[in-house]
Amino acid sequence: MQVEKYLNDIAEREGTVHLTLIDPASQTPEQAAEIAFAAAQGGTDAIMVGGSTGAGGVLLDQTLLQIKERTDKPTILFPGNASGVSRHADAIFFMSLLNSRDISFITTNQAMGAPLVYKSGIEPISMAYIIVEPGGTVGWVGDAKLIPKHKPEIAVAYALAGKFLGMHYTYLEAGSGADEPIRPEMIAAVKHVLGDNKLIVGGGIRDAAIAKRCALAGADMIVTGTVVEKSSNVTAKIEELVSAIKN
Ligand code: 1GP
Repeated sequence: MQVEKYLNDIAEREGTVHLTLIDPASQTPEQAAEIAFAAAQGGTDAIMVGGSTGAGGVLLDQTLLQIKERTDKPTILFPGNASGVSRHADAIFFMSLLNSRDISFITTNQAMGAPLVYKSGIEPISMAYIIVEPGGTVGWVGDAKLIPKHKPEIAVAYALAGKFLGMHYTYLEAGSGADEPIRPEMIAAVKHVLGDNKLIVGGGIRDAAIAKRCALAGADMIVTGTVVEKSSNVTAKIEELVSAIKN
């Protein structure tokens, strides 16, 4: 499956893509599959699987296998390091944390994981990963030099660097569970320079109003994770988010 084309086509056709993030470390593989099924019922477009801590190995494989039993939506790896690769996914966000101080998150984990991606045949989708304040766990683990939330011009500089390095996607990350999502001014400024390159926004998006604000500012794809983990009715929550961001 050409997952990148699938996502881009939805972005063009429906305005904005919705991605559901499942962290294998947060629940059992069976529960993860239940969440994925409910999210698909609610209209999510694809399932991202990954996390910063404890999201690899057998748990990752089993989570993907169970999810694939319950839904046909594409599964996309969102790895915190080289151990976040699994041959059971359809695609991987092959990402470099551009504003990390630690070279292992910029190129070393990528080199360690690349042969496995090559052998397994999963589709790599090149992505510039940029972490903005407050940054959360991923900001700490990734040793990110957090971009101040009120400094869109710094995010623009990193996004342009990623684009000029040939990355197709740019991900502005506020950190899972962030008390404040990426500000619309930053989203708009980054999208303006990206042009046709796709912009993903995530971290702290909890309701329809925030999701809509991000989409209107220029996000091509919206990621939600925590809100799904915490919801007692996943399908209804995803429906609320999806209806707010689609044409
Ligand atoms: C984290 O951006 C994602 O990597 C999702 O964040 O858990 O706050 O939805 P939330």
